[in-house]
Amino acid sequence: MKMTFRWYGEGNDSVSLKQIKQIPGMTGLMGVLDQYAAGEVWPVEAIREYVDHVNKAGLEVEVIESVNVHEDIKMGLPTRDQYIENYKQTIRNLAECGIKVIVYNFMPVFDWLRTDLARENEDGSTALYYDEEEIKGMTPQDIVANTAAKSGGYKLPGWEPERLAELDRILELYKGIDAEQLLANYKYFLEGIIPTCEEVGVRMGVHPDDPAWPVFGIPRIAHSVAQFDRIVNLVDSPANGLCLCTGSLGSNPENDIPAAIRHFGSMDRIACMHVRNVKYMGNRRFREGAHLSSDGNLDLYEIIKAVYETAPDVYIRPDHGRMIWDEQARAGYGLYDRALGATYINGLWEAIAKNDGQKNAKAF
Ligand SMILES: [Mn+2]
Repeated sequence: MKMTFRWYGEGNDSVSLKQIKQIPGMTGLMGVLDQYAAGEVWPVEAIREYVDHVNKAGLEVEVIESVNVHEDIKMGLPTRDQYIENYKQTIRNLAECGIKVIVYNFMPVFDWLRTDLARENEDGSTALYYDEEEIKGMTPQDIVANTAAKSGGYKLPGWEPERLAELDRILELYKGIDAEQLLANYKYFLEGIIPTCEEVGVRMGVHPDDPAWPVFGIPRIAHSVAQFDRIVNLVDSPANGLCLCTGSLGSNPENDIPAAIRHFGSMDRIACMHVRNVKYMGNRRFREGAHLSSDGNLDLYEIIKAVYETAPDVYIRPDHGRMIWDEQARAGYGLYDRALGATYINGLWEAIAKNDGQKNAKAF
């Protein structure tokens, strides 16, 4: 396991590299360059500058998140070929700068969805929150406006303005696309990029749909073990892997997360992991919790044990935390609760490794 931290770059994040470096056991970042729109080539010079800057702070960058897939690829439009070529060039450029894993998703239109970014918990902390009942009274346009209004001025990943500017047109186009067609378009994309990944030694990690079910009647194809089985078989290569996000996949209580880790871990298809807890509050209603197992419905001990046993070399990061101790930060991405999460995960790992005679502890 390599413990990492998501960071949005200088001027885009309330957390500094120095603070991240001071979290015990932290080896590096899951990095972000969010100035490029989906479909653009990320220039090698800009990636190099970013990686050098992070390295100077004593941290690695071997994982990059959110190399967004252009909607035309997801919709299977004729323009997709150029966007796939651009994506391949971005993969090559990232590999040239030492990137080993790229996290992305294949969710149409919307990335993650919440109805509240700062729902107050009993202890006065706040966390991201979702209630399907609230969604029912909203249009997609409402949810975009609602999320933007509550972002605290931060640009939120998945809610990039250029991605949402054409919302009406794109929603209309998706009316003719069902889950099977979306999966066929996905296969076309993977067949285009995976040979490049194999050539340059990069693994793709697809992030699960968040929440783990379809929304607004738009098809979604990545929110269960059965669906991920289909995805990893679209192109049978270790480069076609998963970013197994426990909180996203775990938003549906029917998904057994430790079992999913064991399943895909033993197939060597987990490229990296996001780890957080969720607390179920009713049907399709949940809040995000502290990482501690007892603060939610996911068993973090079983999750880390499954990682230890089947994917011990995986890159991992604490995912969204609560906002605690009056911190002001991007929703879900404060320093304090994620640092507590990293420390807790490291503690679980140490206990599991020592109890096992430290057979897999070298990865730690
Ligand atoms: Mn995640």
